[in-house]
Amino acid sequence: MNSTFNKNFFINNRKKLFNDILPESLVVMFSAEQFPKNGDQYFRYRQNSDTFYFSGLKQEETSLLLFKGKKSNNFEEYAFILEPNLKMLTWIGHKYSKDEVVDISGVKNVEFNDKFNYIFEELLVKVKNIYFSHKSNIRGIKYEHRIFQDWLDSVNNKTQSIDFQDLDPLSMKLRLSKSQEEIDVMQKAVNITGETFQDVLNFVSPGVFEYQVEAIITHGFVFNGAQDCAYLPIVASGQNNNILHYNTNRNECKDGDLLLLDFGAELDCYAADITRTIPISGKFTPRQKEVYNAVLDVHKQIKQKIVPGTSIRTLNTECENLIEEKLIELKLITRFDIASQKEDSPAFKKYYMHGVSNFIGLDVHDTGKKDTILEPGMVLSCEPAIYIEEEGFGIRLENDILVTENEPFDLCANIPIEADEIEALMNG
Ligand SMILES: [Mn+2]
Repeated sequence: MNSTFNKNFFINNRKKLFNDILPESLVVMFSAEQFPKNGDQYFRYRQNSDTFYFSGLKQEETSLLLFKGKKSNNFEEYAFILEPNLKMLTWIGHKYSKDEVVDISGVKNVEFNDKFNYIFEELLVKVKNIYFSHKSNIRGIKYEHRIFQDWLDSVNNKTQSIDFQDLDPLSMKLRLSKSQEEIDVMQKAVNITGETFQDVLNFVSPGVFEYQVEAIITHGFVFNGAQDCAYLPIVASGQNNNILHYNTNRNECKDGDLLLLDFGAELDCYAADITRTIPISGKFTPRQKEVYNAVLDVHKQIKQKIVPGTSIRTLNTECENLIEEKLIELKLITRFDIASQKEDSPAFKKYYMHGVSNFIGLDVHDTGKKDTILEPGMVLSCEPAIYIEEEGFGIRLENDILVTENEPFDLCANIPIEADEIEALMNG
């Protein structure tokens, strides 16, 4: 359960949060729900990203209360955890002791969960604001959180004179800018993913199945110490290249087709997010290579533009312009198509229909918005693509890029991406 982070990292994150909240406030954070799989089984547990960021605690049914008084140096911090019992020890194993929670998080007041309501109500009378997640940070899927909902229902009656504040914009601001410790962990997650890619290159040949490649990926990640995949790996051969979030991974890899792999290890809750597209036979056809090099050229150009002051929205437009030119060169669209296109359905969209970048961090699609102005310390994907359904293949190439004051730093710089390099490694 231990992480490579020192407790000072989490103490510092809470300090920054305390600076950003109003006086006379209480911050309430819950851990992620355990998602039932079937019967008495759960899916593998993964902590809520904010709760991890502010405490380092990875255990289920953990909550935090952070109190800020009238004076800016008046803080109280509480962590609430499961009370271990003999049955739990026999069936599930070790759970945090109070001392361990202090060691991991630096939170000094640690109580078992039965004390939560008592301490919460004691602090409630001293505050004017409660901060909690309004789920505005969550991209996509929002889910019912039982403990959170029960809490919210119960506080609605007690808090007539208290303002509800959204914690999400504050955690987004902090989480967007990565510290050196976070960058180190992300680099390790990328390195594990890169090593695993070498295993994939050695394994892939006509006749293997997508799920076998998935097995190589999972093996590489877990074997090298990652806790999980950051997201379900996309192992998409042939026409499946063109399904953006394909992860059924059941088909046979056929001679002459391409295999698109979008995969990333999760290390200490931090994600890598990498895409490579490789020839199943070990050799690209001339047409595949032509399209591959077009995407790679755009990839290299956009990467250089991931610098302070720009935004994902600007990068998207720049990428669309580059892709448009490539599509003309590849004879997929004409200048006439562009001249006669409707504003809401540009011609390039048939072959390239997603953005070029998203923030990466604790969430694989991390907090941050299209108009967020880039600053040093932010990590983003660079993932241009061209999908050609009528030719039965698509190509996406994705690296993870750190914004710095100078040149963008490519965390994936050591992972093979040149077409010739990929072919040489597959035939080595
Ligand atoms: Mn990806």
